[in-house]
Amino acid sequence: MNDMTPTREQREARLEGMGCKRKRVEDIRFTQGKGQYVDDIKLPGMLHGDFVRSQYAHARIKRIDATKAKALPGVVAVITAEDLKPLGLHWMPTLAGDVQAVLADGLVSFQNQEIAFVVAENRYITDDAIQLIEVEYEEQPVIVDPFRSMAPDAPVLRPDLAGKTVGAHGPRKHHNHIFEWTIGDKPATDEAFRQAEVTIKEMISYHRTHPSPLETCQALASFDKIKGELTVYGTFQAPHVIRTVASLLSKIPEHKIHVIAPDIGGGFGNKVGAYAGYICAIVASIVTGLPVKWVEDRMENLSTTSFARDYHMTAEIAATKEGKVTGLRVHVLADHGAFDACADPSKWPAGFMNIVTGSYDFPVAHLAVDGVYTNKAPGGVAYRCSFRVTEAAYCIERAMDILAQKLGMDPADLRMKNFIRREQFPYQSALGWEYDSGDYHLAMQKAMDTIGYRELRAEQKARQEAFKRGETREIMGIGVTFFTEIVGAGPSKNCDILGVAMFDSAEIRIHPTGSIIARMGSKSQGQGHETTWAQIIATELGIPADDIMIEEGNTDTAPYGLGTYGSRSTPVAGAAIAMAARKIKNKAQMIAAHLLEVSEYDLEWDIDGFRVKGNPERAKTMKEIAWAAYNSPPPGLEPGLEAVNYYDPPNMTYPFGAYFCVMDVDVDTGVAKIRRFYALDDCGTRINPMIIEGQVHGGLTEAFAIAMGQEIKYDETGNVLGASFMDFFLPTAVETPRWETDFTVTPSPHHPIGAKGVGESPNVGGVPCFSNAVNDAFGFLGSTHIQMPHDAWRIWEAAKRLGLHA
Ligand code: MCN
Ligand code: CUM
Repeated sequence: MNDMTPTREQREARLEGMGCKRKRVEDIRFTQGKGQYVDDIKLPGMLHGDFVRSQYAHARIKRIDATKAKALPGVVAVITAEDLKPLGLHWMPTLAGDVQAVLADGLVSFQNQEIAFVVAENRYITDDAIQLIEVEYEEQPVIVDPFRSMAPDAPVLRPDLAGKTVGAHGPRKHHNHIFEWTIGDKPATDEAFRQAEVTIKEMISYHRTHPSPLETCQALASFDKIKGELTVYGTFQAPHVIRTVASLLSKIPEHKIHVIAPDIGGGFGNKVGAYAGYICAIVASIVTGLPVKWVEDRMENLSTTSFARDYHMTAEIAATKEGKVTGLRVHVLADHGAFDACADPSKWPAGFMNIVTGSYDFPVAHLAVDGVYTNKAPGGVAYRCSFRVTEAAYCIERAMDILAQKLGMDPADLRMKNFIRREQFPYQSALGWEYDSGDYHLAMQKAMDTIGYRELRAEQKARQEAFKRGETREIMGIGVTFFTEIVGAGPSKNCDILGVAMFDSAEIRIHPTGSIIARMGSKSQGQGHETTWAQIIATELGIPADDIMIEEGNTDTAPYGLGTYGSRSTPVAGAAIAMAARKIKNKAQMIAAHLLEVSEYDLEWDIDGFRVKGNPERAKTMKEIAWAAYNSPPPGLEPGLEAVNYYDPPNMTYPFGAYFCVMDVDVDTGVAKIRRFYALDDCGTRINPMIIEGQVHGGLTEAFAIAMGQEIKYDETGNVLGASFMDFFLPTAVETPRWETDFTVTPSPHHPIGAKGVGESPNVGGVPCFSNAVNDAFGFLGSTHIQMPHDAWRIWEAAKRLGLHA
């Protein structure tokens, strides 16, 4: 070995593989304004489309007159439901088995619903034309409160379904009922409650909110009449699914549809579904023969595409006097708005709400969810939600605190007492999941020790005494949360979208000089896949991450995948990447054996190549092997070095975390100051600790927003009150607290690299943690539950209800 030979550490470091805090390669273009977003794409002759929308939440449309608009110079077309009817495109199927009006078909069912699509030479003209379109309405009675939806005299919100007693997910109880979904052992659970020494019951609402990515939803459709080919650029979290849906709806063969998701400026679930804007842009391009772009504005985004939550959960826990939980019973009233357009896997009308037993060893449980229609925008699965895991975690984490309060127990101790123990994994939950792995006690203990939990409780006690003596008007809250996530949809036995199993894929191609292009079925919207996927390949194949290019989002080149949401990319596409790399590695081993003139079995892998066992001087690097694959492959072996893998995971992955929030609340102003927020996450093997930290920071910031103020609210006539950033709380660096992050590592036993997802964890754990802190602050004054969001006004009102104001 001469001085120039790199050490093992140097060879390892040069790869920037898994575990490395590699800087985000995509940020080079993002931070210089060189990203390529849909709105940056300009095609020759491109037209612009925009919607006439309803100002009413519920009304019959008596007349639409577009004569004046059509006469305006620059207007090319005005499309209404009547024009879509001959094409069969005035309604579209939703991912939840319902149908949704693309353009209002004689009836509007929520404010800002799409009525007509105006196509013109530019956005100024579309806006002017929209003003010229006359729509005559006949107002109908409005329902915004889901609790009134199923009243006997409630107006029929979906006349198109009148008389349908069976929906996509079974019987309907009422004309505004969508589905009832139940799971668990009801008789056994009811018995546990009859036997219980202690029970609690609380209606816990998780209000309606919205992901509001900075880039709104957009599409640019271009139909080539000569070739009969359709190209659609769009903000798609799941481009392949959009291609399949576009083919099924338009009857254009799937190979003649090119769906391309370029850079995306945040998705957060807002860009999973299929929207009227996509369909109208496509139709308009087919009709006009020119490219048509549709770009949502902020108000349209907040008020129409993909709301989040609106779950009203009545939770009951049965327990012993010592605080051992014996049963959980939950009923959910789920407000899905005017159409059931929830983007869940087909068989899961309430997503993975049945993770509501959380991190605790409930012997029995029962969950029932009723979905109902209201005159509000459709959607429902969005915003770092993991298919309703956010709602489930909020429900159980609030309920556990309420139980602790009733028992007079410390909420952290109550959790410790009921955690699933390490030796119980894989753990079969009462509501049907098999948790793959976890060490909850270890994580909780580490978190408590790090923040000095007992000392904080002592300080809080002293503060409460001082408050009672009238020496301070500030009370202190300590939010405790321990969440279990379920991500990685999913095993084909559980999960499909429109019948397509939710696998994911990777294709890796090594070039002769040893550099790599790799493509996946996932699609980054800011998560940093270009950085992290290269790290997995770097470690698996011994090629430096900088020599690996990652490409996602082009359905012509990427293998078919189900896209990025539900924190599924690492659990599913991440696994496919490792498996594809291992196929290549197997072939590389054959090539290396041939080059070194030994048997394959005499070789062992060593960081960046194969070496002969017992004779490490004799070795071939992956780079050398790559050259040989194209230059002198072993006789009988096909040349080249590439592989594809489609990965159908055997199970979901179950990340978890322990979060603590320390808060000081001024009862006179209602202002809550976050003193500390500590988040310990366990997402198994960590691919890039810096990216994980970024994901946690972002998710916690969104959790802070949701818990402390963000809301899509409606007045009783269905006017949406949170449709601009004037009214919708979007925290900036000024409001956002400082985050402390930490971790433990419990690898997933079934994932090829042991990694679990993390993208949504901070929102799943963060929201209950903030809410528990607010509730914990007021607990000693006799309050059990204060509904979110906890903005200063509502906190002030809570204080007033407790008699703290004159
Ligand atoms: N990662 C890692 N080690 C792990 C797990 C993840 O280094 N053990 C890295 C991954 O390699 C990836 C990132 O963390 O770069 C997120 O991975 P994962 O948890 O698998 O989540 P997805 O890539 O599937 O992203 C989806 C998730 C969801 S559903 C929402 S919503 C959300 C989130 O990601 N939307 C985001 N984070 C977001 N971050 C940004 N910037 N923008 C969004 O729109
Ligand atoms: Cu549920 S929001 Mo994410 O799954 O895109």
